[in-house]
Amino acid sequence: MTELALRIVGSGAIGSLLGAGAEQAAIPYSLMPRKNTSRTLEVIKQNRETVRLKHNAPEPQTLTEKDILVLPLKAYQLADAARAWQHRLLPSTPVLLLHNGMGGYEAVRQYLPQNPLFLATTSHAALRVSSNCVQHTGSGRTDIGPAPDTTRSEDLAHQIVRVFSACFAPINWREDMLSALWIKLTVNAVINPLTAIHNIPNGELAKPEYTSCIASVITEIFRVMRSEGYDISKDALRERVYEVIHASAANYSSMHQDIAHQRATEIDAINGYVIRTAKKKGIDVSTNSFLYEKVCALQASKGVLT
Ligand code: KPL
Repeated sequence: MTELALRIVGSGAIGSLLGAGAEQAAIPYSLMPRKNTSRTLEVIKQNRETVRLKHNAPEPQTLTEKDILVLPLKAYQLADAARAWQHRLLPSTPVLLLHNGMGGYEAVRQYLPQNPLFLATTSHAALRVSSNCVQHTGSGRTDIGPAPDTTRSEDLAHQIVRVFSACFAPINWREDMLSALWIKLTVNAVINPLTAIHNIPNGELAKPEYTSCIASVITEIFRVMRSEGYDISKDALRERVYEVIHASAANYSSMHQDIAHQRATEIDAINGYVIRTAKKKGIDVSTNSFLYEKVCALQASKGVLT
C-alpha cells in the first residue's frame, strides 16, 4: 500500500520537526513555507543528529487522497491557509491541524466544508535556534483523531496512524480529540501567558509564588469544561499542568518566544477561547481575563499588530 505523502505548510519549528521525521523514515513529503524563501533548513534531533530538509521541493499542483495537507500553524493563520489551499484540494484530500488553542477547525471548515479533517496536539518541543536551524528540545507524544464532524474511515485512520507513527512517534489515536484539546488548552492557558508576562522559562512556574494564580486558572477552566459536558477532575488537570511544567522546565514557551520576537501571540485561541466559552455560560473567569489583558498589553507595548 502506498504511504500518504505529507504536504506540510509553513516551516515553523513543529512543521520542520515533522519534515525531519519524514526525511529519516523515507516518507514522501514536502515542506511548503508560507513565504517564498530559498534557504535550506536543518533540524538538530535530540541525539544531536542533524537532518537536512528538502526545502522548496517541487510540490503537486493538486493534492489528492494520497496526500495529507498538514497545517502546523498558529491558530490565527489557519483561515488564510485554508482559503489559499481550497482550490488545490480534492474534497477527499485529508487535512490535519496541529496548533495550540481551540477554534481552529471551525475556522478551516468555512473554506473546506467537505474534506476529512483531523485534529492533533503534541507535547514535542522544538525551537528555532537560527533562521535555518530548528532544534528538537523535548520529546513528547502526539494525540491525533478525527474532527467531530468527520465521518469515520477505518482505512484512512490506519494510514494516518501508520505514517505519523513512522515519523512523529509516539502517536496516540483518539476519537475524542476535543477533550484532548481542552486538556492541552489548560496547559497552555497556564504556562504560556505566565511565562510571557514574567519573562521566565516554564520550570519557574513550579515556584510557590505562582501556585495560587495557577490554581485559579485551572479552577476556572475546570468549571467551563464541566459546563461543556467534559467529565474530568480538577486534580487530573492540575497534574497534567505540573507534569508539563516539569518536563519542559528549561524551555521557553511559544508565547514567551512570540513576545521576545515581537510576533503576535496565540492568546486569542487560548485564554481568549476560555473567556468566550465562559461568557456564553455565565461563568466567572477573571484570572484568565486578567492574563489575557496582560498579554494583549505586552503585545501592544512591543508594537505587535493583531
Ligand atoms: O505548548 C507549549 C508551548 O510553548 O506552546 C508548552 C506545552 C507550554 C511547552 O512550552
